[in-house]
Amino acid sequence: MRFDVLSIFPAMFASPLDYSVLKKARDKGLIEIKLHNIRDWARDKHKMTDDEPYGSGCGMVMKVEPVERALVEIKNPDMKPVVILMTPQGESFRQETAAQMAKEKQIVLICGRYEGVDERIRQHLIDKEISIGDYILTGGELAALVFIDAVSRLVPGVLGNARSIEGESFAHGLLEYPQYTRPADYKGWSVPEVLLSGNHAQIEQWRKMQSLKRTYERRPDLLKKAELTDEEKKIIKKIEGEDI
Ligand code: JCE
Repeated sequence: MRFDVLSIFPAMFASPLDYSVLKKARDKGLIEIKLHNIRDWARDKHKMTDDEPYGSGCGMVMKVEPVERALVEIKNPDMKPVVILMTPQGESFRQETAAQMAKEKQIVLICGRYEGVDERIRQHLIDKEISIGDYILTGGELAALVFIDAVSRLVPGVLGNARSIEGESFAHGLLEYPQYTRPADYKGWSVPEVLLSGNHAQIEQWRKMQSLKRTYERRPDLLKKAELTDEEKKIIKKIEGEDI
């Protein structure tokens, strides 16, 4: 899978992509990330990538021509590329979107700066607009990094074991249960007895209970959407009884 990133600050991407899982995935050739400077496609003598808004107003707007020329050069029609604009006005980025995107061959991410981009970029050059959350960033670069991270780890082979994906919060719609590691006691802060018992059926039951409790307390919205078994529904009833 290949990511192409269009930004006026491509150097912002270097270190987050150079560690751990993403670094290994790139070294193995499972993912390829190409960073491009939009300025390379600017033709005037000042290499302008932004300009004042028509009709006046504060701030600057990203110009359409350099982005269009970049896309013509970068998009590989054989890979059926998906072009995405990072913007607070886009569709909310969720785990399902990440899973869908992990099936693509080429994704081109456009990162704006300033007050945003010329509307014609939206109208004519992109397939999708994505927002990573309801807050305003200074530009699209950090949003693109979040996108690349979340999508890459779902590309087959990037994470060592498939189980570490399956067990995750958003995969089954519940928050994760608490985890502990050695020592069993630290300054009197102890690990729940059940986890040291070696009784795997009981441990499973405890984890399920913790998972449901946590989701009930912190993310009741997730609980409404989760597909629960009859047993899980019973546990929820019990938690509701204990609550308040
Ligand atoms: C961006 C800006 C709109 C004023 C280009 C912000 C994405 N989830 C997200 N939050 N923020 C962004 C994002 C992405 C690209 C750009 N800005 C700043 N946007 C109104 C300022 C410029």
